[in-house]
Amino acid sequence: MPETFYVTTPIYYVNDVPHIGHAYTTIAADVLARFHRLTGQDVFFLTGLDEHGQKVQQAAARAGIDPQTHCDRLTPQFKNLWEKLNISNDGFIRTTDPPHKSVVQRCLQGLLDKDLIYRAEYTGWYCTYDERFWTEKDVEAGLCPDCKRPVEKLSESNYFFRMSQFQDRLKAHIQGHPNFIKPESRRNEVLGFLQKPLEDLSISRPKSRLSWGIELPFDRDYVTYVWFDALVNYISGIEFLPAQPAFDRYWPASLHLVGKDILTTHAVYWSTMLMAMNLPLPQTIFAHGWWTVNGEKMSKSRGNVVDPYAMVDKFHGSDGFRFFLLREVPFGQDGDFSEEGFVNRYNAELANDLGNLLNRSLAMLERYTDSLVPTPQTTTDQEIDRQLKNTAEALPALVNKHLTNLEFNKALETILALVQLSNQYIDKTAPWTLAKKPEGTARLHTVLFNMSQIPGFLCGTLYPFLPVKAEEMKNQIGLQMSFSTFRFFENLKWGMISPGTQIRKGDPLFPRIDIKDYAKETMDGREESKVQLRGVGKEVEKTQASIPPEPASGIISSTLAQDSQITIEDFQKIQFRVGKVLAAERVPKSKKLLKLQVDLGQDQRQIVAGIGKKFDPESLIGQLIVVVANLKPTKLMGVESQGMVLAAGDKEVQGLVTLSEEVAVGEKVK
Ligand code: ME8
Repeated sequence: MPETFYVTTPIYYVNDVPHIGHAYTTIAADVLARFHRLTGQDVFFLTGLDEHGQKVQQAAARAGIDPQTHCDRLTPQFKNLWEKLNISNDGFIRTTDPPHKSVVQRCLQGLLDKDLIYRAEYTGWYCTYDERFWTEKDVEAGLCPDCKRPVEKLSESNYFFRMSQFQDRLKAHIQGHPNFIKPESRRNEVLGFLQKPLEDLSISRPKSRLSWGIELPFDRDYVTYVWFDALVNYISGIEFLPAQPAFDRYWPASLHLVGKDILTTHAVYWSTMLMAMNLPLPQTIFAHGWWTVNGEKMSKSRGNVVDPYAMVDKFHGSDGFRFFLLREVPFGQDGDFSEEGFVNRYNAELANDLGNLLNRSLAMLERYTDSLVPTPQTTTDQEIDRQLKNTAEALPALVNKHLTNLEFNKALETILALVQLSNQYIDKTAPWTLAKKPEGTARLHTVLFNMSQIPGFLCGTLYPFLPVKAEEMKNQIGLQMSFSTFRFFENLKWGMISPGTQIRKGDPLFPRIDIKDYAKETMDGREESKVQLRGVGKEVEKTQASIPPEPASGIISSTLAQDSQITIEDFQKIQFRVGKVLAAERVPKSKKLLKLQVDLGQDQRQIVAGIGKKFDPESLIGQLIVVVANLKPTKLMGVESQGMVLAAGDKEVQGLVTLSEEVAVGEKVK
């Protein structure tokens, strides 16, 4: 029986459409799944959706539909994206799948029967708005630490899992299994967390407060806490999604891939749940880092959420995007995404180095040997030949080592090092010179044969990362095989492209992205507001932007007027200050206007802003914004407004001007 490899991603909340962060984890899991299949392992790759709980219930309420309809509507957004990104998951779980619900209820009943779940009264500070409890130390001046609204003392009866009983066992497990939590720094973080006494975990929510969840099998007035429900997907998914129940075949999981945001729930909640159920723990939980965008936290209100669909459409398919995400940042560390960074790396490494190598290798085979791989006299005449052969032959083991350690960027670096060496090989052996004289033919054939081996190694090792381009590469070099039966160690051999193989040079695999076209497209197209927004601070200083009076909307458009220049003195009359939104609500009977309470340091202002079509008031609370502080107060729909909020967009608001750093409220902006 082949060894098994069971890899999972988090199941994503269906409260919104998928973005680059979701794509990142899923692509990483896909690369591993594809790689392990190549090595002949029996792989199960599970991803899916977390459909219960407050976030989803609220999103459905905002959309004005029931939660199940909301989930059904959003699910294709994820499924289609995974298809578009060539994700080869074996299972797709939704926590509203009835068999999953049964497994969750079975787990709960089992724990209750063992007296590992009990009912108790809990008293704490409750924030009605956020629908959550806070402890004494969280609450300052009677306000919710999150939304700053007043909290109230509330007593609630709930069911608790005796998580505290497993603290010592969990600590010992982590200490005894160095690969259990990775990277090392995250492992230390969890051990640090376990220094404090572990509390029991509330695993229920009264239906009176939250109804969207799996009913407790032993109390119909409660639903299951969303995390208890969600974590169980890792075992329910292998019970009911494969053709036959495959729990024994795949459990314990080889790898749970998660973002660093949800490490504690996995390392602590899930591990103790498994211990309580007498099940073995997964071999590894790996917490990767966080993507920001152009140096900023990604958020809907900032308008900087990277849409993976758009990336694929804009930049020649999914492979470039898959490559970039895993090449740019060591897995485990945080990274910053920018389209400029993407274009630069794509052009340098894929279009130039790799694309050119393939292109010129195939062009020379076409020209000098009629598109047939020639028969070499010897393949390692010279030191330079031996170096190329040795480097290529060493590649599979190195890629295996790096991917086993989840060092995607190092695996790609090693592959790209072979690309560079091959380009140098061509430059130094100069086949075009050899082709000019008859006595050069023998050497030419050796050189061309050696060159033709490289695309074989490249497509075999790149396939997990670039499944589409690897397939094209394979076809162009004439390699007769299917990646479904190709074996990484057995088939990646020098000589795998044998003499006489017919090559079929096709279109360039990685067309260059012309930076000029790209910049033009960006400025002309829908990206316009983002680009302006990014540069807004600089532009204001540099070009002395005019500020068209728009008191009716209460916002300032970022459009820079061409014809109405002002002097620096004019500009200095305007006081821009950093403000923090303390509260926000809609102005009655207006779709557009929001009434904001803004903290400006020395004073608090009420500002009416025409941003209500773009933003829900709740999403603005706590945001740092830029305000024109010395604008004469005015009334908008009868509500006093004492300033203006800077936002981008002309007729429609596209995004708010925010700050990339935590800056003190009241700070001047100039
Ligand atoms: O937490 N950078 O779902 P979720 C990198 N349903 N990765 C990111 C990211 C970013 N900026 N943003 C999101 C949940 N991710 C729960 C999980 S599992 C039993 C339940 C990725 O939709 C990353 O993998 O909030 C992160 O852990 C996950 O999306 C959170 O997705």
